[in-house]
Amino acid sequence: MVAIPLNEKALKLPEQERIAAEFEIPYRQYLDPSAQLVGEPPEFARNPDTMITLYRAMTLSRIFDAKAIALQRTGQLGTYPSSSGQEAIGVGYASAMAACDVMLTTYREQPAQLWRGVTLVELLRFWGGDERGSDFAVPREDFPVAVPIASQAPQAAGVAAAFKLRKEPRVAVCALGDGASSKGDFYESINLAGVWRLPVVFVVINNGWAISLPREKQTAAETLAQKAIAGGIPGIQIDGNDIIAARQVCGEAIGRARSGGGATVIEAITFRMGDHTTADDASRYRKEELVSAAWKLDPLARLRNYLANRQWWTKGDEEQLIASCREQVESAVAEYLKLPPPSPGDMFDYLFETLPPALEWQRKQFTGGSR
Ligand SMILES: Cc1ncc(C[n+]2csc(CCOP(=O)(O)OP(=O)(O)O)c2C)c(N)n1
Ligand SMILES: [Mg+2]
Repeated sequence: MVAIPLNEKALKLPEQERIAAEFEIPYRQYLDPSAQLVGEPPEFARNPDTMITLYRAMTLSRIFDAKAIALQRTGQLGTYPSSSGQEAIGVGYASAMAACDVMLTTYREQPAQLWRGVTLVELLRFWGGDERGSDFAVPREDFPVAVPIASQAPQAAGVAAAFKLRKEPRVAVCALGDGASSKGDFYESINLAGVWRLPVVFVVINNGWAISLPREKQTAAETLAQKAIAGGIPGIQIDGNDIIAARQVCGEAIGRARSGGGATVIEAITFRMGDHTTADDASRYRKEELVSAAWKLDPLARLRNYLANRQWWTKGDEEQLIASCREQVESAVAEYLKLPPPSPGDMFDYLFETLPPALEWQRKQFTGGSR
């Protein structure tokens, strides 16, 4: 990330001026890129079962991702947004949530969705163009992914307002991208979350890019976390490729929100390893060196090394895990490919309560009148 320095002259105060307010944006990291601990880690990081469970979830997501891209390339899936490289933050915030909390995310959050209980088949169904893939059997109240950028942020504030009105100890967790944090919807949501002291956590996934637009061309703000300050809520930046920091900081924010302490913005620094979607070719706008440097920060390798350094994980465990993830993914793909396609009439039937006459005509043209 390139920090844009403030104008030096602006910092020299004339005598009549004093500082009206000062703010700090903390940064948290426990596991550095060489898998060494920085400072005292939280308790869960010392528990092999917990850490292995997180690693398994991140690995399943990575393997699913590669398969989804291959399916798209062979005409068996629609446009798909890769989440490779972003597994730590996704699994981090999802694993810090309670089952009763509600997740509102952008596309690219498959690692979090899988943790919440969305199935591989549901993901394939959705990205295969069938909206029924969003009718999650398990996280019934989690929202379908938001493709219109930042639209889930005001919805998250609304969900949090409902929790507060009903006096339910639940939290809305909203994940959105660096690009989304430049949108009005985001600022409005932060404002509402601050003034109404809402139980909502905004996780800004700063993966460096909004399609082809690099982070430094989107905003002159030094951090994205500092946007919280304008709304009167805390903002913190974390190493989003460090699963320990991701889970811990999200857990702290979710806990604070649940106990009436209000909202938080967490900026997670990560990197989008793949293309924006399968409809993109990132090699046209970013250099290979940048991507190979980012691979050195890979969250999966970092956690694997952490586990291996503690003798919690062997080569055999790794081989077994990969084989079992592949099996799960293959069996989900087989099930997905057998699903009957949705009826073209659905797009008319589920958009309006009463179909406008012009669309009634289109519907007949399209479906021949059948449901
Ligand atoms: C309201 C709206 N405007 C524009 C788009 C087109 N669009 C799709 S993805 C994207 C970039 C989003 O970047 P970011 O929020 O950083 O998320 P990322 O794709 O990096 O995960 C844009 C502008 C859209 N989907 N919705
Ligand atoms: Mg982005």
